[in-house]
Amino acid sequence: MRNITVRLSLFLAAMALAAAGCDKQAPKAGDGASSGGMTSGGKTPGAKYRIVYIPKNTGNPYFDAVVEGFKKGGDELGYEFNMVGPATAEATSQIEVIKQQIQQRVDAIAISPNSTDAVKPALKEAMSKGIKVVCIDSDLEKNEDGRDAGVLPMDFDITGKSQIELMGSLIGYQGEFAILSATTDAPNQNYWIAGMKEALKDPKYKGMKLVEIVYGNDEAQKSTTEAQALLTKHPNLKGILAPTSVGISAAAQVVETAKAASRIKVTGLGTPSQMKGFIENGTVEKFALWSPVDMGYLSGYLIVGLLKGEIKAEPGATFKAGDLGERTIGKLNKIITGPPLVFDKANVGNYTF
Ligand code: RAM
Repeated sequence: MRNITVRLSLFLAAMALAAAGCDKQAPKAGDGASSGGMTSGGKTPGAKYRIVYIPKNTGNPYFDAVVEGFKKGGDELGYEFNMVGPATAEATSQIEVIKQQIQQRVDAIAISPNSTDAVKPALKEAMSKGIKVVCIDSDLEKNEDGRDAGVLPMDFDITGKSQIELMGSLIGYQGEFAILSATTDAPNQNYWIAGMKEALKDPKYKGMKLVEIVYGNDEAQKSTTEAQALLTKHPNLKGILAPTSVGISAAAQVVETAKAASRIKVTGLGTPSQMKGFIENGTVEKFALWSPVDMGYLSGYLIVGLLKGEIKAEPGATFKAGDLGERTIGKLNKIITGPPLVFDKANVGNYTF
């Protein structure tokens, strides 16, 4: 009899625990599953939400910095966070990963998409199952109905122009330069390259000639091979503009090895931690980026707000992104993290990413 009572109370306790586990809106205060984050009104906001982040590919320190931001948000909001990504960044490589995450019944998928449309059917399937989908870093351009919102690092309409200005200022606005991009489908790089071509129509840049666009697929080896080929094919090359952190560090290494830094200027978008050495030894003078950490952190706040129904995914809605302050959801549900930054010898050592 005593055994039955003990078993019954164990069963009831297990049921109570299971029921508590289902209650994502109002987790118990001090719940062991939260990561010890901030509490408000005795509840840990967002505790137990399961957020997965799918980067373009694994092994890229830029996306590790996004993860760092997500984890910081998780410490404050108490969500469970996981990163799962494909090994390579081609257009379709994320589809299987998305499907697995739908099966895992995550609450939200954050993704840096490798294509504007290839991943859309899988993301729409996720949305139809109640999973929140937020694109970050790159977006489903012209296919925005395949996600709830898009978190961008900066206003993409000025990225291309500012990259051309950066390149121009380094080569005295004169001479041949080439672009070393990521993949041929990359939504963000393609958007920026379109902006670069547009900017080049400005008479200010009439002395600059874009001789070739090559693609290193955000793989160090392929980016290196492509950069080397540029040096061989274009003896008058004055600059390499790489709007990808993988491409710019590969190009810098190639130029350093070729002892060509005085005649070929490398710039673009890179992480300070990967570029510091090249800045300090004079191979690269300046380059740009933003904080990928902030982008992940802001995304965490947005996603939890969407899951709790406290943020409506619609233009004009505002929300507080932790210590980054207030953000407004813009046209097509795009949110800008900002600010864009330029790095040189004076400040490259000041950043952790
Ligand atoms: C690479 C990726 C990423 C891009 C950065 C600048 O890491 O292509 O999408 O935003 O570069």
